[in-house]
Amino acid sequence: MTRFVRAHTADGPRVARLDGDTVHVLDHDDPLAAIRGEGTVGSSVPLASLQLLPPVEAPEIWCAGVTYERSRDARLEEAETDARDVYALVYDADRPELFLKDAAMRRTTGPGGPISVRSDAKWTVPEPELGVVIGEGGQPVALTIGNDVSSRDIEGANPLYIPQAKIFAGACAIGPALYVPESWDATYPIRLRITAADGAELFAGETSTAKLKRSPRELVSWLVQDNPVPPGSVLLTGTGLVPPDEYTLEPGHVVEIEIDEIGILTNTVR
Ligand code: DO4
Ligand code: MG
Repeated sequence: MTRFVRAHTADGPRVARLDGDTVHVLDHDDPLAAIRGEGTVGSSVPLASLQLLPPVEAPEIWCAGVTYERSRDARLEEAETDARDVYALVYDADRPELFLKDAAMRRTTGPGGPISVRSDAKWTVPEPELGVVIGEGGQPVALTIGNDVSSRDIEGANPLYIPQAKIFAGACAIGPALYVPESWDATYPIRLRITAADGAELFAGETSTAKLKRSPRELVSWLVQDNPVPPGSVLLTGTGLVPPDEYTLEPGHVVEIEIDEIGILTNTVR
């Protein structure tokens, strides 16, 4: 199993190959080069001794939406306008919903970093999603975990407000690792756990990427069609887990998203 993380070191940020609880720190900070097998190991240290960074400084982060039945149903429930049909239509259409979530990591944090809620939103949720890292030539090269933090009341008020529901400071997290899959047809369980500042469990759920309506590779091919997505960008493939309607993210809540092959992405609402 080939997995890479990025971490602070005395020489600056470095890519490191994960090997159980040990990491082999490479002599560069280029995750795409590491995936191609480039670089030599400078040192090997315990994973726990490192402060992890986002696994890639993604020039762009894109999201697919309404790719699971559960997401389609949640959008239909939250929609307050007659435009609710757009969600059912896009779930069944050939062309997927794709939107830009971030550029230059301005709104995105890594493992252990803070996520946020908008000050004008009343109902905000984490969206645990499988992320695909895009390499040269628009090809998928690795997987990661993403959190597409979203304001459901703003999204539900009008689909034209989706950019505001989705794009704000602290609205995204990626990490903890990049996983290079042996087969792009493999599917993965995704677990979400939310706890309060005192450790009390507020929500726990599980889904599987087997329930994705479109494969990650199909979503990437739609994204890069006539669109010069820079290498190192990430596409989040949509959420299949939605907390109950009474739940909203609040400062102090801790969000853990787990995919066995990749690790656990943990972030706290600031
Ligand atoms: O249509 C709204 C976006 C839905 C979304 O982000 C998701 O399904 O993950
Ligand atoms: Mg989403």
